[in-house]
Amino acid sequence: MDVDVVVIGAGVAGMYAVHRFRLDGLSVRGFEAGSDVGGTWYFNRYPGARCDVESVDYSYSFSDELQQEWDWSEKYATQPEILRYLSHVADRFGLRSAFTFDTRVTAATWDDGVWQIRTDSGEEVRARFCVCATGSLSQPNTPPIEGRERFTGRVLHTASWPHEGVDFRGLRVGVVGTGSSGIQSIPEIARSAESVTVFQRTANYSVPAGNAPLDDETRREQKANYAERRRLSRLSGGGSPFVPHPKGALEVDPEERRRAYEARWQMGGVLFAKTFPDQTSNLESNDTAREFAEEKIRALVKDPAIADALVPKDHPIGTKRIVTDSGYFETYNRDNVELVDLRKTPIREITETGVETTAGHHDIDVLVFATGFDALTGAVARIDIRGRGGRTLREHWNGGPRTYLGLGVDGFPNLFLVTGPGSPSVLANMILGAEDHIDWIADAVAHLGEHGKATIEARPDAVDAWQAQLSERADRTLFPRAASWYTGANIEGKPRGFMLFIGGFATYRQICADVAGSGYEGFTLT
Ligand code: N01
Repeated sequence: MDVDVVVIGAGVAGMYAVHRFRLDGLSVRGFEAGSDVGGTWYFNRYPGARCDVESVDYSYSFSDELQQEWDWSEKYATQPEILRYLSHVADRFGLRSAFTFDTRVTAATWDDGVWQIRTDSGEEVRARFCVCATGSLSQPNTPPIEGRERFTGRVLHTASWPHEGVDFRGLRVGVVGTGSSGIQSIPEIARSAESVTVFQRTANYSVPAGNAPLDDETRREQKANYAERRRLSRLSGGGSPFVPHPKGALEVDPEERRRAYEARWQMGGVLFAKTFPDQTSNLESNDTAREFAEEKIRALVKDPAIADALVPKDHPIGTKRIVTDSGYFETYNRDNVELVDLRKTPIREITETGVETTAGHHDIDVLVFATGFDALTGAVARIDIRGRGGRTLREHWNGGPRTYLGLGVDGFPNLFLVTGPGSPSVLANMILGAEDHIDWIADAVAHLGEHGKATIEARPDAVDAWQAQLSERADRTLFPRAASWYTGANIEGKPRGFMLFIGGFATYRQICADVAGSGYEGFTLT
């Protein structure tokens, strides 16, 4: 055996995994495809990239010294600031030495009680445990649009942005995609480009981020109250210390409802989607939020026809990840920005010089794909993972991902997933979620040692029951009605199904704690 644990990925989760396993006296090797730590925040360097969870919450909680010493400059941190923070954490806890960078894990094979890990540099490592800290939104998706390879201009993807940045001055830019990445980058690109043509397939809901600089007083207050803030976050539905209105949207009169929506809108950020507790479970309640947001969009965009094209019509508000923006809708009031509604005039093909839709040709110098990710399963699926009897994870998940608690997979002993399918994952604070998962895994590994056991493996019946619970909980909400990446709908041929645990962060933590407390019910320990 070479090491106790191999960790795949040096993002938020992989970094904490190295720290925690080392604290527990385990030997760890980590592999990372990028040249440094940071994961998501290493790769997604597009202009305007910013977190949509407050900095004070989107930060590690495992070290109070770290919490107290780090100063966030803004309410919502930019990508460069988050990357600086993660780099600081790597320095402070000596994490880089565990990782081999610029190296992808290509295969992991369970071989007689050992995980045999292979990398694209030809290295082989044997480990007792394999932890996939591979990220939920880390496998970029570039749609196979006819003619893409013929385009002679520059092609960029928001999720693999050049480190040196891009100078758009004097250039005609085409952006495909209006999810979070598109909506954050379009206003920034429009500021310097000669022109921006936005190719929108589906209009999206977006709320002003409400970003602001943090002053010393606010920072002092946040730091003084960190313990309580973390406690409330861990008791909440989404992993940050906010609670919805105590009543349902239809239980209050129209004025109170409007005041509540306006207050959340002014506060800014994703919490607008959770103003009322029944907003994403009751269509009538959802309609009240939808109508409010629609009014806002129409008020921000001068041309009523463009405003109409920007109003989403195909999904209840909040059932696709709600976007937070800084001046997105207003960007369409600029003379150098054009919206192409692909529902009315679909793309025919990409040509040598631009994009041809059914309405005509758009000349373009730079084509930006803001087309998202093969979410939740894409990063693990690209690794050739083989469990008991040589069965591949790809085969095993042919009909969609199947896990127990989002942590274990039957037939794949000692393999752990982190913040992936079957867990609250992207529906909650990803940093606290990653810390919880790693702590749970580390405790399970310690439990094995204390009880003279070597392996832990999810039982098939526990996986079945967990999957049933995921669907049952999702079906009580409006989420399955949206063709979102939560359901695999954004990738052609991907099995459809709501992949996440939607019962809330606190409920999920309690379930995981109860499983551990019961001696790992639903897992076989040998
Ligand atoms: O990706 P997306 P993203 N032709 O999948 C369009 C997180 N994130 O990178 O809706 C034309 O949301 C697609 O259209 P449609 C956050 O959780 C967070 O923007 O499929 N268009 C859609 O408009 C987020 O949800 C932050 O019809 C095509 C867009 O591309 C998640 O990452 C910032 C197309 C993809 O949107 C993913 O966001 C950034 C085609 N063939 C990301 N194929 C913050 O923290 C796809 N599209 C703020």
